[in-house]
Amino acid sequence: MLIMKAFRASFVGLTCLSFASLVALAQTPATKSTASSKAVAVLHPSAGNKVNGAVTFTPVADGVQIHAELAGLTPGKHGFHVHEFGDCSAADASSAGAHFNPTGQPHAGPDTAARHEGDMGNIEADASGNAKLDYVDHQISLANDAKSVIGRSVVVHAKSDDLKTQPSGDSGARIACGVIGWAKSQ
Ligand SMILES: [Cu+2]
Ligand SMILES: [Zn+2]
Repeated sequence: MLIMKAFRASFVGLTCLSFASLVALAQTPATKSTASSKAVAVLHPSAGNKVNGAVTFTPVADGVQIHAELAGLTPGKHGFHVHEFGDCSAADASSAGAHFNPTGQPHAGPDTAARHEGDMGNIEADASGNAKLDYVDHQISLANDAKSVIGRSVVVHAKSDDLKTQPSGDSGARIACGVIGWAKSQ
């Protein structure tokens, strides 16, 4: 009899506990995937190239902080853009489409007001082929709006972007591509 009571008590206890953890689980997604979350694109080389790296997008007061670290580049400047489609499946990354341009502007550099949203300019590699870039972009968004880069892609090019030739800065072949998705918040 005593054993039965103890068993019943622990069974009730367990049931309450699992209900509580279910509630906790159900609430977790609501606190994620907000505009305060950060995004990431992990870049892979297109056919015949060896560029790898990652680009993170973090919301800050006056825009989106972009931090890029790449390796396997030729020394010098390389065009660096957000392209319209989150599809890096083609061997030459042509599946990523054109520069992300939801407002119908001409191609330009990141500091020009009238530009493609995707115009991040250039990333410059050192003599070892490594590149780092840190700047705050004032036009792109991570919110659920027309300027959001979520679900689009980052593309790195073989040549430098001259920031003026239409429609893509004459930056040549696409040597790396990565889809932009939500990252784990820290
Ligand atoms: Cu591009
Ligand atoms: Zn452009």
